[in-house]
Amino acid sequence: MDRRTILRLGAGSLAATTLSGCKTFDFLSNPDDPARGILLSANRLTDAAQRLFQGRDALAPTYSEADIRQPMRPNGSTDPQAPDYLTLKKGGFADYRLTLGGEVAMPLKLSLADLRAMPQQSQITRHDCVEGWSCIAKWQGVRLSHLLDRAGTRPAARYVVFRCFDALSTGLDGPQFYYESIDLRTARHPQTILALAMNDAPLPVANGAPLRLRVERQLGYKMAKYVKSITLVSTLSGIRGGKGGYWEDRGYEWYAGV
Ligand SMILES: Nc1nc2c(c(=O)[nH]1)N[C@H]1C(S)=C(S)[C@@H](COP(=O)(O)O)O[C@H]1N2
Ligand SMILES: [Mo]
Repeated sequence: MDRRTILRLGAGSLAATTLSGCKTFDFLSNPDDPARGILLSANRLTDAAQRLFQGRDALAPTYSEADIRQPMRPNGSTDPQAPDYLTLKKGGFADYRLTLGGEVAMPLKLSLADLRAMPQQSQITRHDCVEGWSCIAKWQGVRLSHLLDRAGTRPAARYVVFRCFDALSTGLDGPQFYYESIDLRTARHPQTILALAMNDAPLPVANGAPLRLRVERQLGYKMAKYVKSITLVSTLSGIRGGKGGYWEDRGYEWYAGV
């Protein structure tokens, strides 16, 4: 049984519920519900199965325009309040610069205009949140592999770390900013893009303006919104909690295959 089968079984048990917009599975938000436990343990099995049988390079399913039946439900941070973000937002992100550095031959500093001038790719894909809902939307942007080719990764580079403008909580050492990481192989996957647009419009603030990551074969939390910088590193230890992401530091799986 894979995750999707389990999700369908879950949906079936909600027979009388009308599912409008993004499919929501309310039983999953209850930590005591057994279905949630099944889903979470199945998640681990699916990761192993996906790696073994499908390979890391398989493509995520894509959909047609007609399949976009709902607005993209915003989740997590939807309106970052960090002063640097608010300043950029006020100026329509004209002063936004994406930096890409670390284990690269040539660090990059790119404006939105620079990114828009690069080859664009668009894909209609399904976003699966660990909370149990999914949405289909169209994403357009630049392949991450294109940026990596430009910068030239050094042999030591193993992971790509995305640091974000938004903090989801405050710790003893200050705001806990969202961050995420993927390995180089996932970073070079043909569907891994930095999205500038959603459903044929500039990325809304709620969905990660001005730039967000799309990692189409993994769960929603991998897809960092409000990307501020990208860093190539040889190890994740020493970065925040050392587990490779805001939610990973709080117990989520680092490899979140769907
Ligand atoms: N910077 C940042 N990225 C984030 C989050 C967040 O809170 N902050 N939430 C994650 C989660 S759990 C999901 S499901 C998706 C939600 O993307 P959406 O708001 O476009 O639906 O963003 C992911 N990326
Ligand atoms: Mo999520």
